[in-house]
Amino acid sequence: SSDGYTEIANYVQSKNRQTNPDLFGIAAGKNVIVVSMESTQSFVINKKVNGKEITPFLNDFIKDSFYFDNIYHQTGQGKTSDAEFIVENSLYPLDRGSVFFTHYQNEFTATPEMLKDRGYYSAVFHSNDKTFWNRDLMYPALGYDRYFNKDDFTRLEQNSVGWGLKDKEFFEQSIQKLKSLPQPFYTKFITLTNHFPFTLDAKDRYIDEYHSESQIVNRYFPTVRYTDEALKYFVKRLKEEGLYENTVFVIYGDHYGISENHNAAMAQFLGKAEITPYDSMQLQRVPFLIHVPGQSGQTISKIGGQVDMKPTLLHLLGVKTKPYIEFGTDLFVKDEHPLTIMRDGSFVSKDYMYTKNTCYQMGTGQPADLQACEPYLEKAKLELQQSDKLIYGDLLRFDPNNTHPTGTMTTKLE
Ligand code: GP9
Ligand code: MN
Repeated sequence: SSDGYTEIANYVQSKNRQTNPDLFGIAAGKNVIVVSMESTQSFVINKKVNGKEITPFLNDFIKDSFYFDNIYHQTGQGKTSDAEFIVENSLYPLDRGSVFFTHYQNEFTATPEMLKDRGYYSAVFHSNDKTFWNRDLMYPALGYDRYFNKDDFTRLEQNSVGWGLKDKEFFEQSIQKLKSLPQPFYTKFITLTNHFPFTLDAKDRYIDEYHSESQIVNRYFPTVRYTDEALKYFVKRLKEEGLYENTVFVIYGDHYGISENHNAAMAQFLGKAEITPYDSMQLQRVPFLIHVPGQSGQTISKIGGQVDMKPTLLHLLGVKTKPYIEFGTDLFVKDEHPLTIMRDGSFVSKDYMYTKNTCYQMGTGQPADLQACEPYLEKAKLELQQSDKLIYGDLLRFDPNNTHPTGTMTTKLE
């Protein structure tokens, strides 16, 4: 009911929903390119394997960007689709299934829809089947105008791997389509090459495989390195096409690529005796960066999650998100009590981390008295409950800011 909506609206309004006045609107009216980096975790950033950088391009690009080095993915079973859902709605995914499948008929006030009201055209680029993760049905609900999918790309055996085009080929084929869009645009590119089981042709390997007992971990590094190279190429092409200087670039890792089944190999790579649950949680961090042309770089180490990406980006674009329902907060605003909650109820705060029924001291990783985590535990539970209620009850139907109800939108993508 609308009472349910009001309860949640009051709940989110009780958070620190400020903006940073020095940065608000610095990128207003600019094009936006969001890149979802498949299975990319933060531990590869500024690290070497066999003496070579794993992400030379990103390591450079970061210096020139707002780089957030303490951001956790918050995805569940919906994997890439959960990441998309969190990033563009600032809501949590569900504890089972993918919202893209279970609630595509809901009302949302997602980023593309909000930007539509500010004159933006929006499009997604991804070279897999359009029905994968139910994207062809979910994207209109998020307000997207166009979905360039498998049918729009030329896929040949030699330019593809796994479920789609190799990332470099994907970016190359996307350039002309991107150029044809009305501006300003908000676009999302979903990479694919760095997908489990990390298969790659020998000629696409810029670094050698790692040596450990896990073939998965060994192969992960060359595929991450390949996507890094593809990104470098994309940026170069955007510069050549005159699209770079007026475009905000956002890059985020969607979820983990290396599961806990590979802890021994990961311990070897990280030079640790073992991977504790505390370490595992820290490995759930994913890269997040925002490049704004003309702005100098800065690394921000505030603890956060994918729910925080939407308000952070929209504030740079000069869009106040305060009247909207969102569970995240702007990462440029200092928060006295940061609390980042994972879909399974684990959480990270400034002083404590909670996972697998154990409370840990942040920093040392030493187990702490469960009581120390208790107050946060309650908060984490409430937060997930509120987000779930909103989705199960389709409560954004009652949001006065919902200017493009799904029923009145073009239900078919262009
Ligand atoms: C599928 C791609 C990967 O189109 O986005 O999905 P994942 O398996 O990572 O959820
Ligand atoms: Mn993925």
